Formats: sequence, C-alpha cells, structure tokens
Amino acid sequence: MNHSTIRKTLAKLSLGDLRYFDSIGSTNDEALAWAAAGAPDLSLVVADEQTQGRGRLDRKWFTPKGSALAFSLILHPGAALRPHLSRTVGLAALSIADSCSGLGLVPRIKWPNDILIDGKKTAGILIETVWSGDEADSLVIGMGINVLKGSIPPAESLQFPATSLEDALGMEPPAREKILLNILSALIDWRERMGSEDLINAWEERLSFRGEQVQVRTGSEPPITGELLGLEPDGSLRLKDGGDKSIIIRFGDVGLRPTA
Ligand code: BT5
Repeated sequence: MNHSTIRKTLAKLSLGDLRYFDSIGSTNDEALAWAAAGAPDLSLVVADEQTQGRGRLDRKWFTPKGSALAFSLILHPGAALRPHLSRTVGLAALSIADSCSGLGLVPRIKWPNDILIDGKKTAGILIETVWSGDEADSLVIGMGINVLKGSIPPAESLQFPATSLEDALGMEPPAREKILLNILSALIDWRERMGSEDLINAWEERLSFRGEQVQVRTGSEPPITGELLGLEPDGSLRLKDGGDKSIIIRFGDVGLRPTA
C-alpha cells in the first residue's frame, strides 16, 4: 500500500485530498491538525503503521506495519447534516459493517463504536471534532480495521477478544486499498441518507446483543443492566430494566458488554 495505489483505487470516488504515511503517530492527530488548517471535505489520512494509535479516553489502538487499515476521514457537516451529527458513529459503523458483509462475513455493531465478527472486535471507530466557537467545524472519523492476522494485539493487552478479517474469512482478504474503497463508498452513500429512518433501521439491525441482557458502564457511575432493545432516533441506546422501564444511554464514555 502506498500513496499511488490508494489514489488509483479510490479514483472514482469524489474525495478531498489524500495524505499517506508509511508510519505516523496517529492518523486522527494528523487529520485534526489538517482539518483545523482548512482541509477540504472528505480529505483522507491513511497510514500503514501507527506508533501512537488512539482509542477513546486515550486508550491505545494497535496498528502494526503491513497488516491493518488505519485511516481518518475529515467531514464538513453541511446544513443538512448538522441536525444529525449524533448519528456519525452509526454512519461509520454501518460503512465498515457493509464492507464486511460484502466479503461474506456477518458483522455486528457493539454500540457505540466497535465492529464484531464472530463476537470478537475487528474494528474500532474514534470520532473527534474541530470546533469553531460552539459549532462543529469538521468531524474526524478515525477507523482501525484488523485486516491480516498480524494486526491482532496480544491477548493480554485486551479487555475484549479481537480478530481480523483474515481469521474470520479463513483466507487472505482483499488488498487494504480495496477494503478502504468499499468502506468509503458505503459511507458516501449513507451520508446522503444521514437523516433517514433507513440509517437508524440498518444500524439497529446490525446491533450485537439485541434482546439480550447487557451491562453498560458510563463514566464512573455504577453499571446499568438491562435488555438491549434498540436505538433512539438520535442513535442513543435503549435498554429495558427489570421493571419494564426504558433506559436511554447517551454517547460519551460508554462501555457495553453482555452479562453472561
Ligand atoms: C476504539 O477505541 O476502538 C477506537 C479505535 C480507533 C482507531 C483508529 S485507527 C485510525 C485512527 N487514528 C487513531 O489514532 N485512532 C483511530 P476503544 O473503544 O476505546 O477501544 C480501545 C481498546 O481496544 C484498547 O484499550 C484495547 O483493549 C483494544 N484494542 C487496541 N488495539 C486493538 C486492535 N487492533 N484490535 C482489537 N482491539 C484493540
């Protein structure tokens, strides 16, 4: 993978500019700085390796050389998108999920930001915002996808099991550029329908643990346990507690797992 193979593979998409790095700290850091300096809409930062890849709350995201897909996409939310910004993580998750389905896999979205295959984490999403006063000027959507086996972190460093597309397929997956093309094509399509019920329905259908008991941790509050019902129109998670009362979990520092 290099600048020219990515450029060539993505040629038919209407993207902004492209920056490619053999190695970088974090593609999100690069994209945040670039967005603040005026990067065009749908500009893309891709790296073969990240040495300081980040998850939420500064957790680490493992991106060793030659085996993973790590990129950040800059979005300028136009007037049509602004009322639906809370759905951005769904937009990203659905795009990854669609690309996995295209490979014949059955992906699930562990709300809010993980993609599971065979119940194991295969991809993660980190969305960050460049503010202009109290308006979101740009969003940076960072995605990390484990493509080859070598991208899976050592088990002892994980709180949740991980896998790769190669493991899930039982064979070598398509080139990373091709997977990137499929994710971005899906994202550009879904972005047109950001405010639609279709997006919420498709997102909800892909949720892991639907109808099951889950435990959700939000910040330092005691965990909330309930049956996972689905999504609210803004993408918040809806649970039902033992007394049939609805509980709405908004985004933020959230960790979800099955109780069993
Ligand atoms: C995430 O955070 O899952 C968001 C990951 C986003 C990574 C992309 S790569 C491109 C862009 N540039 C960046 O610097 N970041 C974005 P979170 O839900 O907080 O999960 C982090 C946790 O996932 C870690 O604490 C590990 O336990 C686990 N983890 C780390 N690397 C992993 C990997 N390659 N595969 C599966 N799990 C991993």
